[in-house]
Amino acid sequence: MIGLNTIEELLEQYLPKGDEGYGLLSEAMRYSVLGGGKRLRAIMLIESFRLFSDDKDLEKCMAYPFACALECIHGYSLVHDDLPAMDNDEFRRGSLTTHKRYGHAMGILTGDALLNYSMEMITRAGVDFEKSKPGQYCSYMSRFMRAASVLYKNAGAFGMIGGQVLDVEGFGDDVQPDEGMLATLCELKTSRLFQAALCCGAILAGADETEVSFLDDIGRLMGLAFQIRDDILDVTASFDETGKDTGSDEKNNKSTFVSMFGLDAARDRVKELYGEMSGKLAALPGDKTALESLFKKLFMI
Ligand code: GRG
Repeated sequence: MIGLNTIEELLEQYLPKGDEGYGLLSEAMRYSVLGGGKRLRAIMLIESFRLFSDDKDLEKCMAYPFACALECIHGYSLVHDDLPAMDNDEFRRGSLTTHKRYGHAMGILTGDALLNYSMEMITRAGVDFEKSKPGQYCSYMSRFMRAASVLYKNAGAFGMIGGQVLDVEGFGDDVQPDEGMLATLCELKTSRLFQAALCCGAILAGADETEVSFLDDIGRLMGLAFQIRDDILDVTASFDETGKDTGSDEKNNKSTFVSMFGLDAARDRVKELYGEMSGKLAALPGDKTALESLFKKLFMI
């Protein structure tokens, strides 16, 4: 499996240097992205690429910038989610949240800058690719464009941001969400970036439509299981384990799988989803060991 250190080095290399640009923005961008994190989405994107291609040069030119862009999008979503207007959290990854460290305005601007920077990384990678491989550019350009389209659709108004709107605004006045509504919210808010990770890696490596749609479904199941796991950790884990204040769902009066069905049923559902996603993964080509062990580590709880 691609190592955490390699991802950290890539992010270090791709992000602006701390003293570049205006005010403390670059420093705050680095603080928000480089300050820990499991790098699940970057790892999944690169491991999904490796299911379909062993071309290390392509991996470097195409999968790495997408993996870093995805971590920037994820980073911005956490920075904005922690703002007083949303979850109003003080700690993330064991450190002060970005707005607590740099102020509210900088929290908003840092999130904006990270989202924009993700696009800069990908478009610059496309331009660099053209310079380094002029003859091959056209055939790979369509992979770049398709992957970018999948990434921003999943992250956008009809994906993660849409899910966050449902989370913040609810489903309507006095509507208590049922299991289906909760699942929709999680699929948008949490699954979509995992789906983007698996699909972008596969598209960049040249997987066909059927394989991409299979991975899309695995990402959907994975996000659901991940959100339920997060709900479980919110009531069972400590600050030292999660790096953030726990009990926040209850504090914010949020309906979760745990509040709706209880801890045991939530754990059973994670196991069930883990079984489903492992079964689907087994049907794909290539060496699935890395993704299998990642899912096992996350979901055998
Ligand atoms: C503000 C547009 C906008 C979206 C926010 C992702 C999100 C949407 C909110 C985060 C709320 C939350 C804690 C969801 C649970 C699942 C989740 C995304 C947890 C954090 O992801 P990890 O555990 O984080 O992969 P690390 O720190 O390891 O990168």
